[in-house]
Amino acid sequence: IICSCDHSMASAAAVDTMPDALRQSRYHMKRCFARLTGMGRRLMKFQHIKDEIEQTIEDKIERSKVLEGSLGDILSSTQEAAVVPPYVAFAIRHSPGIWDYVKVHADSLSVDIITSTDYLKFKETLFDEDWAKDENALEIDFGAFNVGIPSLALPSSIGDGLGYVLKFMTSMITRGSESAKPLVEYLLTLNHHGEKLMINETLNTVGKLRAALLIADVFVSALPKDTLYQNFEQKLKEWGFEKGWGDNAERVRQTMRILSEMLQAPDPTNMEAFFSRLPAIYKIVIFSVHGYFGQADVLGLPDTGGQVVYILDQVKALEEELLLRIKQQGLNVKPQILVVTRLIPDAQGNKCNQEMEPIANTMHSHILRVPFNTEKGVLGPWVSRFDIYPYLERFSQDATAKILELMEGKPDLIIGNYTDGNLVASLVASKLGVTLGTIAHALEKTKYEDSDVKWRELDPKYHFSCQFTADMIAMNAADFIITSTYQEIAGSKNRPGQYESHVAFTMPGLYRVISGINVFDPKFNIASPGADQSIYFPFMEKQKRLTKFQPAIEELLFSKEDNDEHIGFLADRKKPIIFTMARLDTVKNITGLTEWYGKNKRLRNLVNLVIVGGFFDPSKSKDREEMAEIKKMHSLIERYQLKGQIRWIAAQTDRYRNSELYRCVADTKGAFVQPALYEAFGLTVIEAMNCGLPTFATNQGGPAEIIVDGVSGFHIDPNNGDESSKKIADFFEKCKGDTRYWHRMSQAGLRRINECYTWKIYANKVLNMGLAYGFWRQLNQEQKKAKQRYIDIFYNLRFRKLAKNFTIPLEGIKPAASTETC
Ligand code: UDP
Ligand code: LCN
Repeated sequence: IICSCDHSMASAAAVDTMPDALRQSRYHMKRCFARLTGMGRRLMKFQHIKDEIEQTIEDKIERSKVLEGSLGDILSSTQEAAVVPPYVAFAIRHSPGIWDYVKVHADSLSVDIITSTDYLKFKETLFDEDWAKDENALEIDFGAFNVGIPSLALPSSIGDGLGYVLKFMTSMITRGSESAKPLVEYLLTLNHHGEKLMINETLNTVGKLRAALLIADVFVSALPKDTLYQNFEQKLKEWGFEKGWGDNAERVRQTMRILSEMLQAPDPTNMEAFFSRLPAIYKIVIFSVHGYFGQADVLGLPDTGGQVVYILDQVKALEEELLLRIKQQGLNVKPQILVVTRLIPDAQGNKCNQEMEPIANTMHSHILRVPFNTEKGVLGPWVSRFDIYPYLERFSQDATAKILELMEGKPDLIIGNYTDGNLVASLVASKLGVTLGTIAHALEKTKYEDSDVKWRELDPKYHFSCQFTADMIAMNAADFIITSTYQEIAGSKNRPGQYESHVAFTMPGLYRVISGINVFDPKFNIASPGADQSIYFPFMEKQKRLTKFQPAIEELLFSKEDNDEHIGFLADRKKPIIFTMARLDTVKNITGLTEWYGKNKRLRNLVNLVIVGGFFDPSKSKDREEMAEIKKMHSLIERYQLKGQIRWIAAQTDRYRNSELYRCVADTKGAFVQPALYEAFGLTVIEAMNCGLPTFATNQGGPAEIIVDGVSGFHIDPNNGDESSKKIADFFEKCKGDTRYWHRMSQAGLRRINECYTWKIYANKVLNMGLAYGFWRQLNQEQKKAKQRYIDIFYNLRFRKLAKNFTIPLEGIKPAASTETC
């Protein structure tokens, strides 16, 4: 069952055909390669290579002959090529997670399969030749520690880590009569504040446990199903059983039967059922460090968007699921969830300067804010997520002390979110020896082209040297990784995944990563978020509509005068509205949508455009990208004379009012448009769909999976504005002719949400992960320990130094006493 698959074998077959294919088109290929190398050293992306080939082989028929067959397949799978005359080295991605590297000699057309290391060296030559030649350049190889850890084989299995871990564990406990011993030992460790759960030392061998389960099964089966656990607790205790099996006779019998069957003939279904019933997780810590993490007046502020919504909704869903499970386990335990974030003394009128805040709609969950302490005092202002690294080590120490105090001991599960939260979570989890799950719906590496090889150029602005180092530390330290979609891990047919981009990459002068992460690692899981359905409900549920917001929304959309909250106006209010809402980051491409709209007369005639995002005075922004986008918005409105057809509304912070805004847009028979250049998941997409608003969303990233194109919404290509705006215009034209079409799309969107994107599904999956991986890490203790030592070295010798290179702004430092507590 242990599969340490050699994926290169499968892919090499395709590359093997390359010499023949080149030979067959020798004349044209020699010309193409001469052209590629003739322009000197460079890094080329697929589109550039294609353009060059098209320009070299002018004759269409000849060109298609050359590009048909295996050569065409290989070229179309090429992600990039490093041209170092007389060689061109290709990075070929056959399917998600499966790569080959080859170098072709431009004169002889000889083909050599090369290692990823050699390919990276080729690439480095383009940016830092001395480094590429340095025999002692630092190479990072996390893969060296994966020996003996099972890995998946098929790209289609990626993301179903839990399913496979359950299978691997099943096979491990089937290997002989005592192979289930680790499970017994694990059960013996379960306790709540020192009080034993499930079994005690009486049942310290597999044999004793099996025998006791048989006796107990006969006894419990004879009881009326609804007999309360307390009524037969004493009898079970005599045989070595403790609390946690169930709240009544029926539940106890089921749990015991599942375990008996597992010990007799293990199978993954029983394994999952058993782990999902284990009383092992009650105290959860979630780290979400940067931004303004608050429950009101923070959304839309720089760096503060979906992640805050995601974490708060996640907490609510996890607490609900924990309470349900605790009840079913027959325990009287209070769960506790702490979201640990940064305390910002200079909070902009929100509560981010308060130490503790109960989380709304929960009973046992709180936000704990810990300030960024420095040697000179506490940091007062907000800092960008890109500049946060110098503060994290001290933050994790301060946070640990506070958590241990508040939880009166260690948490059972630690979850990190985003680079900073994950790094802190990995430091704390390693220190406390707690199971670690990480989340990074938006790894920055893929957002900026060539951000790795160009790190030196980008570092002053983005500090990617710190960020990518922190990301690799966290993803390797994690026991399991929660992702929102498949594409986040392993991308799509043509685009590598966010995690996949960390498999092999190089930052010349810093280090070369020859194995950063393995996307076939069974730690990867997909658990997609939902939207809070008590807030985002369909527009046609009239009795639930939040009518109190409607006058304000009417003003927000349709009043004629500009003010601090909105500019522009809608001259013809009978037209449907196309609506978008996002932070004004470049990647969100709100300016792109404005331009598409500006250019497309047909669309402008059919609909109005309403945008929520940022604010109007660039000098008021503290965020570099936001400032540039604000200026661009103004110039586009001017250039395309959009006044009368566009309403630009400043960032909105009230989720309830926003939900009603989506519904009011649905009332106009409009649509939501999410035009991002890349979107990791895209909460606005599911919020809009939950409200019954037909949705057009980017085909780059998560929304491509959320929406089935043409069925539950539409995909649009952010890199092809004309095509996208035509698709939107076609939709509204069709709706004009057939109003039922709009309703059909609205309903189909809602169906898709309810089948796949709810918080209930999410919470169930994540708790099961915490439980199963908690045991899995015990089974792989040795490898885990070795890897952790390597991580520690990497952290100490690289990350710390990089983070120390930052200057801590002194003007922001305040004496510790100035923070507020409540
Ligand atoms: N949002 C908001 N006001 C704004 C912009 C965004 O309330 O002005 C909310 C939006 O409703 C969604 C979240 O912020 O809940 C954005 O999440 P998404 O996943 O779309 O993008 P992110 O900001 O995380 O990149
Ligand atoms: C971060 C992002 O970039 C979004 O795509 C996600 O929807 C959000 O986090 C919540 O997961």
